[in-house]
Amino acid sequence: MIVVKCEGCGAQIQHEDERKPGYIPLEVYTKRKAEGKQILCQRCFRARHYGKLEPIKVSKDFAQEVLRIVEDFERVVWVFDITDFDGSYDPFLAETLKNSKKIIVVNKIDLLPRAVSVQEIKDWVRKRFENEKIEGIYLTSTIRIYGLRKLAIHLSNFHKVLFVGATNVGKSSLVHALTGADLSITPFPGTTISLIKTKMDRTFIYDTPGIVTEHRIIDFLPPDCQKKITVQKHLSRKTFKPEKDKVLFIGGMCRLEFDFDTELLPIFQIFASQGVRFHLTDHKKADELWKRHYGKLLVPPCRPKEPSFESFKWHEREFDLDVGEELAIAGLGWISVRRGPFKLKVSLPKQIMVKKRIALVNPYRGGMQDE
Ligand SMILES: Nc1nc2c(ncn2[C@@H]2O[C@H](COP(=O)(O)OP(=O)(O)OP(=O)(O)O)[C@@H](O)[C@H]2O)c(=O)[nH]1
Ligand SMILES: [Mg+2]
Repeated sequence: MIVVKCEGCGAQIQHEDERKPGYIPLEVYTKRKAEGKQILCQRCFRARHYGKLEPIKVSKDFAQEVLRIVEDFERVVWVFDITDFDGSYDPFLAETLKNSKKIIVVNKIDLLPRAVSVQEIKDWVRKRFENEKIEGIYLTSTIRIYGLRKLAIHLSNFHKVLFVGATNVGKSSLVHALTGADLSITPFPGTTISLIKTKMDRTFIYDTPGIVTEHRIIDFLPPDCQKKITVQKHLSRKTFKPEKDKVLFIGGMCRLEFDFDTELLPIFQIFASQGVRFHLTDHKKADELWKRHYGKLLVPPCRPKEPSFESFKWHEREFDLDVGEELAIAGLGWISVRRGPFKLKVSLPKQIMVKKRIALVNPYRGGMQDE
């Protein structure tokens, strides 16, 4: 039997169940085929024409699938989103790729402040992979068409290459830029459903479904809110200089409190999507405000019940932070210290990954203006 796949997302075409991947009504399929048109499932068609991605049940966890197929490929390209580097690092995938010949691609670099140099980012990424075997690091932007030619030259040495990474990092955008294949690309995580084979001259490049990490704030939000919270065009940067008795909310899913012994107040900048709302308040008002404005003034979430406050196990974690350090909050953004040291208490849903790291944006060279 010949398996027909959707050319946008790779799902196997079927005509029976609208709620499952690959659905297209039989009459539409027959007509498009007869006219020699591209075969797209209903979900991809609607995503492209109406800008909405319908949530569907995908049963297979693609991280396990990578484990099964990875040995068939000469090289693996592991893709990251620079605006959520730690969130797009999946430990299971890292373990799976431990012995593979791999190339790291850090995408969406157009979203970083202009004052940050490409060399700085590259050095930073190299340090992050200090203990891993890596064949090359490429910084790319599919929007600005940056870094793609060098990557193409490297990949052209191989016959079969696999692109992998967390959802929404830009794998399909990169594969499209390299091969011209008309893949579905949307601002919603979870667009690609199955393996898609494409060709760049003599190299076969395989696009794959993103790994659902389950440790990013966006992993818990419905599609319209995910779109709002992932950085699309512009990374916002806001400066804060809080006093001890203040509480800062980054949306409703992250609450910050501060402690310090110095006379000068700490200063830090927060990098996040423009859709994320901040609110600074007094300690004594914070608890009441949190519950009242969760999902309203405090976004994300975008609605109070999606997901509800009660659906999370809230967890407090403490960090000592100083100049030159950042705290990355997976799927939300990061806090970059400009004046320290100080203690930061972070309250978040238990599953969300928080990581203290060396600064990606040099505090003295990243520009001071809020954007
Ligand atoms: N600013 C910016 N956005 C990008 C870049 N590359 C991709 N995007 C956007 O990121 C979003 C996700 O891109 P996709 O190519 O669908 O990502 P993916 O990794 O294939 O996602 P899944 O199929 O869900 O795993 C889309 O809105 C793209 O337009 C880039 O270099 N810069
Ligand atoms: Mg994709």
